[in-house]
Amino acid sequence: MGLSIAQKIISEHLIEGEMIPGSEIAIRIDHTLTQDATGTLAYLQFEAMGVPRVRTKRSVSYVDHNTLQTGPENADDHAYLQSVAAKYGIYFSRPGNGICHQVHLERFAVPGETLLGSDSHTPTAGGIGMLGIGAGGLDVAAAMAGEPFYLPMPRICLVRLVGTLPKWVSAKDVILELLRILSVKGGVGKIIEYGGKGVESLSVTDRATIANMGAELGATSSIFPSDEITRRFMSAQQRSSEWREIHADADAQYDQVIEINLDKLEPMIARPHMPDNVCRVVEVEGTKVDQVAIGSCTNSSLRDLMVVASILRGKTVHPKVSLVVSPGSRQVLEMIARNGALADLIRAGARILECACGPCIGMGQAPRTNGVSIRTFNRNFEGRSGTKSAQVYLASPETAAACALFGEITDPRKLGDLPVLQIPEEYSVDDSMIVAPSERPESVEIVRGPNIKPLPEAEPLPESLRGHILLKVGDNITTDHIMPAGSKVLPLRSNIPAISEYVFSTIDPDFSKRAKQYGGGFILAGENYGQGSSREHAALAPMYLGVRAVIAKSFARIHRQNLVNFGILPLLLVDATDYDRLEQLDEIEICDVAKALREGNAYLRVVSRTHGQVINVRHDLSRRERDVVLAGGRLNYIRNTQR
Ligand code: MIC
Ligand code: SF4
Repeated sequence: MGLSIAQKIISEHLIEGEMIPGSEIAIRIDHTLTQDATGTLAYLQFEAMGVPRVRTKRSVSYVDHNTLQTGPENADDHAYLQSVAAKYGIYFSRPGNGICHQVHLERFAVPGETLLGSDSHTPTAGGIGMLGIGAGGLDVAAAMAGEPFYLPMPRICLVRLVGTLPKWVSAKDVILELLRILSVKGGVGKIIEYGGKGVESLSVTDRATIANMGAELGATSSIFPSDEITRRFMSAQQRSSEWREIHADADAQYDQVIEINLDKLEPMIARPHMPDNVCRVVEVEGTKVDQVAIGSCTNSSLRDLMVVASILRGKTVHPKVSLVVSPGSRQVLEMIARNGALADLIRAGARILECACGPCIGMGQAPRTNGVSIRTFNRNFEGRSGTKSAQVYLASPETAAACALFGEITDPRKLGDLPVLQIPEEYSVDDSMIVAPSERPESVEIVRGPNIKPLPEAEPLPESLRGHILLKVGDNITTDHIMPAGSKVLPLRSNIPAISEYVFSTIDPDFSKRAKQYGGGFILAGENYGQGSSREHAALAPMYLGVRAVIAKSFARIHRQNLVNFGILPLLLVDATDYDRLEQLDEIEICDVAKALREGNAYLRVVSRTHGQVINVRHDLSRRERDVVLAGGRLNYIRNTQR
């Protein structure tokens, strides 16, 4: 039987297990990436593993999230990251050099290889035919230490693209359409693989836009073929020697096939407050707009910024709209500066921000109260922009530029003739802001600022768990709900005791106080608990507050793994309707839980001490994961197995 692209890459990297969907496999990791908001923890964990030098082919540490620097904390973290990188053999991409996924695509990604990143949008590298997977920092640290990455073998979903995109419709509209079809949980447990003739009309950065937002489907990864277009992109980046052709076999089998006819696609938009709340732009036309934000790892390539600049050339943004632009990388910024597109943006009234995540993660540019913000980003979760009442929409650069001009949601097809773009044959290549690791690592001193606190230690799992349901939440709770980001909280990423004060603060400001008062307890949740960001703080900070299990209808992949990594038991309701039989503050007991994990029993009984009822739950942990939870987390587990 023929293989798909993802199956080929997995089989070339398979260390343990069989490629049977759902069963645990272990794969070798070639590249890792970290960013500064997750990187400090990842490297603290890496240091705790006692490995002298990274064992990957290439590891890169990016600084792109915490660049607002409203106090010393971020800069302290950056200094720590730079010193760790120098000592342990990691490339360090300096602040201002760009967003990790964009820079990795430009300068490092290699078709056919594997990339594990402590950021959920790591699958962006799928645009070049690399298998990129997002994970918690601890998994990335383990990969740097030479450990394989464990995951359930994903099912493969082929998205066959036919036709070509009409005028004013672009890559973002393709992925928004897929989100409309599949929803934010439609990709869980799957790799989304793209094929069909339509792929040939998409550039590498278009493909990266689509692969990037596969994270919003909950997919494990997304991947495109590596073809002549890929070769040309890599050659323009002076990296043609790293190119390799990869296609799916003609007789490859897929678990699911979806066809999207590009000819029929229209400009699409995701309405507040979920990336799958998608409709056609025409359906919301006329809505007044206060802010337009162009950038993020989804849509900040040279092509995207040039499209926006050419739409705005010779015009002025609407007087009621604040237009902010954050280029994806220094390469993009330098090139638009040289070709005049930056001048067009400035003349049109754009506020130019640095090459970083910026407003995407609430680091500045929070919209006004009840403000409508149209963003080319990938997430519009409530409050993520920094303004709880803001109405954030997600759209293509073309649609965003049209909105900026007209001051209301506008279908870009109203703009008339499509601008003709001159994308150069050669990109401007300058890696001077990427610092190579030290050749004398023994002489490098690690710099630790006062905000970098030691990692909290987890205890092995007790025989039984007893406590209160500290919080009951509904479906699709994001890690932004569990552990908010933004300019106030992000500087605390290296300080778990301090950041734990903010756990669930946007849902229930008293959560952390209550957790402490009850000495820990449980969370009860609906479907797809923990979707979104890979931040392991969403597991580590609850662990610090004494949360020992989460009972849910289903979990998102990365967060489930992070829970296991920090010794929190992810439990599934056997009968989803039992969700209604448990309430916040009920006192429950999960009996003989450690024995059940040791003996491999998947089913457990939750006894409600408040109502006397018994509810059946189960876990879907592999043998290894059971041992990790029993040990009180992966760090303890690694230490135990090293002894
Ligand atoms: C995000 O887009 O939510 C982030 C910020 O990039 C996160 C990582 C983090 O929380 O630091 C992600 O996507 O994993
Ligand atoms: Fe940065 Fe936003 Fe991309 Fe996350 S989604 S990596 S915050 S640009």
